[in-house]
Amino acid sequence: MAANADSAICMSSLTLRPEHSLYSRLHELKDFYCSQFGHEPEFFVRVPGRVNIIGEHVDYCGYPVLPMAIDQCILLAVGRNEENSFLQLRNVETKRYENFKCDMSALRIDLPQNSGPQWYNYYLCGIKGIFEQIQQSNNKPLTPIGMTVALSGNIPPASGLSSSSALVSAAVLATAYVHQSSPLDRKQLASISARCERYIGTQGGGMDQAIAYLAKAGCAQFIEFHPELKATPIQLPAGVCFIVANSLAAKNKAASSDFNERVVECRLAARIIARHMEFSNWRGMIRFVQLQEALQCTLTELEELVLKWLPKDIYTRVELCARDLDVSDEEFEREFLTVNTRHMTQFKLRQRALHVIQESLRVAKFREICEQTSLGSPTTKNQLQSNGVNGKSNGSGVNATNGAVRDTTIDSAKQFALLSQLMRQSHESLKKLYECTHVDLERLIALSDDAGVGARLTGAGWGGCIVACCDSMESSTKYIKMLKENYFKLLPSHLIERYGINDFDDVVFATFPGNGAELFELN
Ligand code: ADP
Ligand code: NG1
Ligand code: MG
Repeated sequence: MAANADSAICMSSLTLRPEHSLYSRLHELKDFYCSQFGHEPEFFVRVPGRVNIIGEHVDYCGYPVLPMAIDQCILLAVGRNEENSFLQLRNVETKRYENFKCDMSALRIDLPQNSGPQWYNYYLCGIKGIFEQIQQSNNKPLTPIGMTVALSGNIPPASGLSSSSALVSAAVLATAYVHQSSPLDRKQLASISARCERYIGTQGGGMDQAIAYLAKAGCAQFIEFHPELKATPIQLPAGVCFIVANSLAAKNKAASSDFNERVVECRLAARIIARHMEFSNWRGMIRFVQLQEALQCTLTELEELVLKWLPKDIYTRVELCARDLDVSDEEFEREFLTVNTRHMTQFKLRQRALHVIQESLRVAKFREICEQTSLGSPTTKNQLQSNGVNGKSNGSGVNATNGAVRDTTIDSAKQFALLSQLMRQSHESLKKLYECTHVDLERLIALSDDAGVGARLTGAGWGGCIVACCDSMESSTKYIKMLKENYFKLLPSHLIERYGINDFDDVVFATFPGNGAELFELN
């Protein structure tokens, strides 16, 4: 893999001090590994989860997003076994995640029809992705090397903070390190991880894997996918602090067809407009970004075309085949539908397309507003902690910001108000046009509205987390306290027992941008 020095992941040496944020988790993981496999791990992998600040359900249409890495992460302890090609996987949560063993030269990703995939299948996706890549570039079969792996994860699963992609990306990184000597290029690993997570069944766009590798402490990343993967650091305005709150309505994206249904609807919408515009290659277009490029038009002009060519509230499969796309039902199924969306007979095309285009306009606006003024740095973790807020550090131990104090000029107030408004508008669109919210998550949004805090669902939705934007440490503290009182402390008793132990600090917290994936040895 070709790489330049600063885009490559290199093995580093870590001396763990007790004050390191990962100290106890890494020690526990190492002890667990030793007890399971009877020898010490050779190296460790850390891959963070993410919170997407704005730009939801647009990545698979080719449009930019604005996520940042969070403190919560997947950690792997890994050892290799040159004598055999067995993969042995153990999870520190032994009661929840069963042990797994298989021969790496006979990988099989078995997906159940009526429930979510087993956890180890996400890992197998990563191995398959790297094996295919290495075989393709070497143009010869690869000899798999046996691996023993122990995993510890604290990203809330199925909650929109990208636990799945952190797991897949960690598997990709560990497998790549064991099987190849050339440098590990971050962008290439991100693309491989995005591609191979689709083996789990979801047709994601690549945001989660991109931020997992390309995140930088202290800033969000403006991630573009077209014409190629590119990440531009965005400094968030002074004082602005992002709070994550988990509705606790879990949603495994691979266990239902909801996510893929939206992907399918977007592809159909793009294809129909391409056909109306009479492009010679309209049959090859499935992403809005391709369409916009061919049209050489603005997003606003594209929005007008959506209104013109997609007037109906609902399109049926029969009319799409016979009239809008001129294809047989078999072709329709083959070209547009996935295994879990074959049943679809009705499609909401205008609504989904309008969300994607308007959300992309909001992402561009959000970036523009962030870049308008440079008044200092965001609220720091230390400031929040000294105020009693559970601020999470980035996992690499690097201080996320440089400690400047919030600017209180009128400019920053206006800037903050505009950003909050964009986040709120994003949520409204996800609720009304994209229909991917959840009744419990709506209660968090309503409480945020009452408190005058701009919030939106983050990740794919249908449950999971919200991300909210506060303008100071004081308002973050107040907001978190309010959510604890009015949402978390009113949960059913079994949930209070489970999450209330730590005063709900794991389910509602301030978050600060951390670094992307790391490989390290422990001294
Ligand atoms: P998310 O929004 O968190 O990415 P997904 O539905 O895409 O949600 O993926 C969630 C799935 O990822 C879980 O159901 C589980 O199979 C897997 N997963 C996440 N975290 C862990 C973990 N710590 N250990 C094992 N599997 C995990
Ligand atoms: P989550 O909710 O983390 O699984 C999914 C997709 C993203 C993106 C968002 C919605 C995958 C792996 N992730 O994220 O690509 O489309 O939803 O913005 O499919
Ligand atoms: Mg996921």
